[in-house]
Amino acid sequence: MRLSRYFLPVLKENPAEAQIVSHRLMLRAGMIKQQAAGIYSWLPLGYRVLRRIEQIVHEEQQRAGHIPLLMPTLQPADLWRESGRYDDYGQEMLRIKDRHDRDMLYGPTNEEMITDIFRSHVNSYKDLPLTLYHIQWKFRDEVRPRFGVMRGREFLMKDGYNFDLTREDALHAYNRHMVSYLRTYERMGLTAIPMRAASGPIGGDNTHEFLVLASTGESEVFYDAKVPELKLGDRQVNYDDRDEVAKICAEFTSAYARTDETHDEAVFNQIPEDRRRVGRGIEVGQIFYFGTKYSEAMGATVVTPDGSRVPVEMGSHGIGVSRLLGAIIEASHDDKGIIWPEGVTPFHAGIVNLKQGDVSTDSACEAIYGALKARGLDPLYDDRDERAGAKFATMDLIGLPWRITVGPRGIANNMVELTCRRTGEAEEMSPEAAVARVAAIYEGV
Ligand code: P5A
Repeated sequence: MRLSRYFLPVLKENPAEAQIVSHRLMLRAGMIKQQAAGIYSWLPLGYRVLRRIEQIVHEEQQRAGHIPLLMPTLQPADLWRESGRYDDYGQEMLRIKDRHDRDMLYGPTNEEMITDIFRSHVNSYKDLPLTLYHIQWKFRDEVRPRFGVMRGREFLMKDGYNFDLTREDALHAYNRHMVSYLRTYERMGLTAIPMRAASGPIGGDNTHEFLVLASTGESEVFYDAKVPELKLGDRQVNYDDRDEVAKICAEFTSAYARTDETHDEAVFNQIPEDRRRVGRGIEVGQIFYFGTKYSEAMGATVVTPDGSRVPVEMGSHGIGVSRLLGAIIEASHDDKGIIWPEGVTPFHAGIVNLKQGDVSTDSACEAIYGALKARGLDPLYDDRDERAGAKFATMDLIGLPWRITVGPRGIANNMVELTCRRTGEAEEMSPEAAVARVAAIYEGV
């Protein structure tokens, strides 16, 4: 993409309404625009990151054997009357009437609808196990929408639902989600800690939240210092192997890590004092096992091997896709702007032309731009007629991890500069070497 033809409405001034750094930077970098309290347009740069996050979520869900589908945002109230949640959900639910005066709602979650799909089409244990998921907009009429996309009213969620014959099978699905989430967040450059949590309106007695440590997080968290050091890394996981999956879950959950809802001071105090940590966290996902809560209420049953009929065992699992943009920025920025992890960056590298209109500089930039594209990468070429300082400031603000700077003096010696956004380190090399280096960096990402 050429910046002169892109739509990147960056703001010079700090927006007064933004209380936390991720919200401020998303507005300043021209990623989002507020349209109403807690409701945002995704401008091109923000939309690119959103799509990359979605892509990682899809890949990791499908690696775990989960099947994508798409349910609507609007739902009939009658489904929710069956589960009893239409009255329970209260003011957070946006209720709508259609022209025939039928009660509808904008879905805050999809347990009822997926249970309806299941009961219409699945009849036998032979069709299990089954996990269906989608990435779809949700609406929750939050009392205090704030912090930009972190606590929106309309927000994008990946929500998945498992259907199993037995409790053990359903607990395997729960564990499988936990491990696939760990990998999902790691690919986004995040450390998200699974913490025992409370289940709220979704229900069930077994639930974990995934929290990214950040001083601006909304939840208070208590944990053993060794927990954030755990990494899945490039371990290959066989998601069908129950013992292997359960072992990884045990590894990540046996040390103390809880939110204030489940915190137990006495147990916490058993951790050696120098390892006790109290902090704040951003909830980027939550998994639930709730057994037959919905299947019993809605008559979703399957025939068992001995011919009897039982309600299907279920759980649901959510990732806050749009919230993740805020969480990543909270975890990765400096005073100049965003620092995107390679896994989610909107463009792989920026090209800064220090002297637009200079024949040799322009043609070197064009060659680098073409070579990066030929390698399957997406560069952002700042080809505007602007001062170098302004170009650097924009690149730093929008946070591309790598920048190739091209000027007439360097190019006379066939040299450009490759700069790492995170460390600020810069290295001179030929344009070909810079392209090869950037391509190599993204090979394993
Ligand atoms: C699990 C999937 C559920 O709704 N039903 C389907 C279950 N869980 S949850 O914890 O309530 O939500 C899942 C994740 O969605 C994000 N989230 C939000 N993101 C932005 N703005 C909001 N107002 C908001 N509310 C929830 C969180 O990341 C949460 O973990």
